[in-house]
Amino acid sequence: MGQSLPPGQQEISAFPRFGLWPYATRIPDPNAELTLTLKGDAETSTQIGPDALQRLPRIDQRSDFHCVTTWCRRDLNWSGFRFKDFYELILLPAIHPDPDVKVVIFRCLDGFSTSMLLEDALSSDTLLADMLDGARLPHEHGAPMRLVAPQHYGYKSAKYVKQIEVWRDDRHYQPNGFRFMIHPRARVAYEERGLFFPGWLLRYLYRPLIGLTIRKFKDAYNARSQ
Ligand SMILES: Nc1nc2c(c(=O)[nH]1)N[C@H]1C(S)=C(S)[C@@H](COP(=O)(O)O)O[C@H]1N2
Ligand SMILES: [Mo]
Repeated sequence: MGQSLPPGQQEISAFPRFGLWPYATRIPDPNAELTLTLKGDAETSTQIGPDALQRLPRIDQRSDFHCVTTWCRRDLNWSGFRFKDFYELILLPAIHPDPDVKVVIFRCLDGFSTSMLLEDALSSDTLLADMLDGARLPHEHGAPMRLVAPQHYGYKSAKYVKQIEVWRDDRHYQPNGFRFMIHPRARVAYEERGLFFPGWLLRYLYRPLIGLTIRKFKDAYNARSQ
């Protein structure tokens, strides 16, 4: 563990509420109970509640969080469940996916969605997190349950997860933003910020938007209807 950050990333001390602008004002019900719908290229589909997750081993993990717009918040202390454990011990026996599934789609209470290669989601540091820094996951950071995929840009770390789908390919995934903004893998180490443009070029497009976006998300959260 050195001090150096991945290419193009810059440390900030805050952990701001953040995302694509249309989602600034889409704020899910803070009292929403955790229910996960599981479906896809599978024998069946089902819904599970919070109790199902409690039989998975709880994992505490310290990791850095990298937004594609270049801000990085270091050393967040997450707690939750490995997606890999969830996949093997809950999802597989519950819906029996086709053996050829390769893509996972996470759909969220605010209408956001993201997709990952199953292979990436099964990495041992990809968590379904319900705690941050020793407390319940704050609502503005995705309670009751969010994904945390530290090796990937933040847009893969879906907040407010409500549905997990496993598919043979990505034909069921519609990018939320412009096509160029969404890389299927979005690995931070390879600077896979988006499609069509090199990562280093997107740094300069995104960086000027950080301050504005933080303010937009903060104002919208403060103005939310209670
Ligand atoms: N449901 C949902 N998940 C989301 C987003 C969002 O707008 N809605 N934004 C993504 C982006 S671009 C980033 S950088 C992180 C920000 O997480 P934070 O708001 O907890 O800092 O959430 C990601 N997951
Ligand atoms: Mo982001």
